[in-house]
Amino acid sequence: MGVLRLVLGDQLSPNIAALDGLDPAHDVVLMAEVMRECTYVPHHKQKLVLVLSAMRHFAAELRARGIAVDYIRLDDPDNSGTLTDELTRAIARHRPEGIICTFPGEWRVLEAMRGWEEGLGLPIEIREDSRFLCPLPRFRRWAQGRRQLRMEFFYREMRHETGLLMDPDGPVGGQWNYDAENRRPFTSGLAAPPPRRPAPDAITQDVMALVESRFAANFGTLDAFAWPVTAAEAEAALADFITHRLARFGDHQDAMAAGQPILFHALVSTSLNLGLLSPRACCEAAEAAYRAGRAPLNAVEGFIRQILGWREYVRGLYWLKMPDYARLNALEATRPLPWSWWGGETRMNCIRQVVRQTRDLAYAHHIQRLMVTGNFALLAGLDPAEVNEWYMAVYADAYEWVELPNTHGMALHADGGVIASKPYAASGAYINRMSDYCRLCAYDVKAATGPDACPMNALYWDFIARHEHRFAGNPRMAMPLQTLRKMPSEKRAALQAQAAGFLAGPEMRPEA
Ligand code: FAD
Ligand code: DLZ
Ligand code: SF4
Repeated sequence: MGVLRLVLGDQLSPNIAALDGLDPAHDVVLMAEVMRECTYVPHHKQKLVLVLSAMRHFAAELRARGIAVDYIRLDDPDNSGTLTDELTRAIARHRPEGIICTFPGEWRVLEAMRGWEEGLGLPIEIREDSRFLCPLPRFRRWAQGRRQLRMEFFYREMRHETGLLMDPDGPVGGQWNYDAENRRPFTSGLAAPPPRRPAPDAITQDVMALVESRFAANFGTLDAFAWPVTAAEAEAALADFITHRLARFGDHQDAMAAGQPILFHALVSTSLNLGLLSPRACCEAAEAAYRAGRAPLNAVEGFIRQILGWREYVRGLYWLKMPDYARLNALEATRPLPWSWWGGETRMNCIRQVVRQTRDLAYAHHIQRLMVTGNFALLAGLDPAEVNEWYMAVYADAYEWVELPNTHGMALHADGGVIASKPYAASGAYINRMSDYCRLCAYDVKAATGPDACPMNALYWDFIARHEHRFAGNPRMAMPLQTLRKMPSEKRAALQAQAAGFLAGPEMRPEA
């Protein structure tokens, strides 16, 4: 035969580099469902169903185009359980001249790939993943020699290079960034049209049964499973967002509302990360809506910035900084995850809301991830390794290249400021301004000490006090440090005692 072309579970794009130049008469595509990928973190049930069902749909689409696909199912009795061993078995079956694969999304998989040539005794070609708007060598060039790697400057270069949302004389509207118009506080009555989401078809239902039988103990429920598993479904979901939610995406990007997990967000990350949608197509659809007068600039620029800016930037950073990045723990945080994060009882309504919707949907939007669970983890000093594993496990869109910089860097400041020039630390007042969670909470957001005081308040001041010396030279931390220093010592001691009491209390029980 010709060449064996490996396609991984998050490489489900017809234009994936490994398929370039495929000779249908001689080449075979290998796709394998393996236990190692299904268990390297305890994935949410919906994430497992999503990836395996999308893989099966993609294999069927390739076959319909006349391409030979050797597809190994998880319940195949001879399944060896790892990608390396499935490659070994496939080589014995097909006797290929060589193997072609695409650069993966995680360091641990790249390490395995790099060992294949020697281990399998065949030439291996690892091709650049061309689905991103910024190739990795381009990102490295941008980063070289810079003291600070700020997203905003990277984003401007990407706007220039791609021409997205650009006029001949500069950025559309004259401004690069409309973030200041994207932070409207929560207003009562805020309601978004419910997204149109695809119902599970027969293939997905089969996978659901498989996952329920093999991964019964994993976190999450399948009842509300409605993720796109094909490119056609993903395109329909994008069109639904552009038509019904994009126009208000900007204004309410940072808002959170009980019972409204999605609000005006796009729900495209799972499709983008699997390869069912392209980042350029998402950005172009949003720009077209702006140019047709169907969405305002703050919404469209905000959406494009997330994809062209943040998404490309975190990927570049991940590959620039790994593998040492994952081991950083600049704030020396060591506390285990509380049981409430796996569904255990908590009186904190913000945590309860976010964990419940995560259990039911495998989804939380950015501010919920950053400013509710992320902020709590930062303030309480939760161990970054445990927090990273949780985010990797519970969200349907989680792959290390995107999860790690966001969690480790942006939320936990464990990288000491590579991504964010200051920690995203906030007291209960922020959550109260941006959501209706506090109104329905057993704790009092206005109180910082006492049995019913909002834990975020004392934890916030305890965090600032714990890291007072580290942040002393950071101008962006000057305000809270000044407030702390002016604080009467009895008040400071009371806040620290309140935080210590909470951290030693029942809410922080480690096991689920
Ligand atoms: P929208 O809010 O509608 O945004 C549109 C798209 O922009 C997203 O689909 C996504 O592709 C991109 N985007 C937005 N923000 C970011 C960002 N900070 N980094 C990268 N891309 C971004 N995103 C993931 O795809 N996988 C993850 O594992 C992941 N983990 C995260 C962990 C933490 C602690 C935080 C704070 C953020 C994380 N994000 C992750 C980023 C962001 O929260 C999700 O991309 C977003 O919530 C997905 O929902 P959406 O498609 O409705 O996004
Ligand atoms: C996430 C995932 C899961 C759950 N299962 C598989 C699988 O069985 N086979 C496969 O090829 N890929 C799977 N994936 C996606 C991989 O984990 C992903 O390709 C790597 O993490 C690199 O991003
Ligand atoms: Fe969360 Fe505090 Fe608000 Fe309760 S009062 S929802 S704990 S921020």
